[in-house]
Amino acid sequence: MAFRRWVLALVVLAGACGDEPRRRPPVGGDGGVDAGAALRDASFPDVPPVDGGVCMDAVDVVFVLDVSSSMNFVLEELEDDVQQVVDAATALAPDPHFGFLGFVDNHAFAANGSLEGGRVHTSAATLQAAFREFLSTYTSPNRNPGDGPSGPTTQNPICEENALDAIHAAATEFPWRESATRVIIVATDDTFLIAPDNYGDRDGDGDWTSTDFPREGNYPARRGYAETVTAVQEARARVFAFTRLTAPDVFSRCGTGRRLGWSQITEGWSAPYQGAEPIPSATDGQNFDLAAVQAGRLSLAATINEVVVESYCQPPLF
Ligand SMILES: [Ca+2]
Ligand SMILES: [Ca+2]
Ligand SMILES: [Ca+2]
Repeated sequence: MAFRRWVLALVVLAGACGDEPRRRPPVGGDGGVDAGAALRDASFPDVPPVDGGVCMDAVDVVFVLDVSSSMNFVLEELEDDVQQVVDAATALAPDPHFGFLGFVDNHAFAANGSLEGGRVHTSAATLQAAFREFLSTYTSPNRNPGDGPSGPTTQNPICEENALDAIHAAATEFPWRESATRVIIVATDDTFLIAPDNYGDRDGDGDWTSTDFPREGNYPARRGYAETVTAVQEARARVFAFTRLTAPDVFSRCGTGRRLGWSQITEGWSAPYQGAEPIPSATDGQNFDLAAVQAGRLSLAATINEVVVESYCQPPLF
């Protein structure tokens, strides 16, 4: 991504500077190359300094987190460390906005934020409260967030989780600000299904009414793959994901059946989904190793801070 940004900066400088007054030079990680200075000093003396149009983007970050029972460590780590994420975003631009959607086989926005009917969080405190609330209300009793706090428990009859509908909702239902750098952070340890499959139909026989364990329920996949990628692109957002790069060993696996093979859990994240480019790379984002997070080798907060800084004022390339 860094190389493409460097090239982009050159193209912008050499071409239509007047059309892009708000773009700024690459941020960090680019070896300190000051393409703007080189061009200004040498062959393009009339090119206005790129710093003359200072990027004034706000920062909007939405967490789209799998809150099924294997994912408590992500919610707990973010509860501990999200203040660092808020502080780093605030250092980039004042008044960052955050959102949080939790998903299992359906999803819901945390609605305890301070703006926009609760969907927008402006402090770590309300995010921490939301992570804690989702842990106790949805993760522990295996309840689907879209069913609300009094929905049925002991749901989730197959391992795949509905990230796709949640990402689509983040892209289309979060109140993104017009001039904001937009980042979606996903964490999940499995892949997803696409419409018209049903997450509540454990054996894929078209019926979702069996009540013996693992209990069935009606949890249709509502979105397709291409339309979800398109929704993120149209929102001008990037997806950065934390997912498993390999299947877990047999002792660490989801305890129910599954629709797709264990080798397919990378699909859509670090591997193509039915031949289509994975969501993070299709949205100019990146995928990271969730197992490294779980093992304590990769910090969620530090990684999120890096990708937000790297994204800031850099229009996504897609
Ligand atoms: Ca799960
Ligand atoms: Ca599931
Ligand atoms: Ca069935």
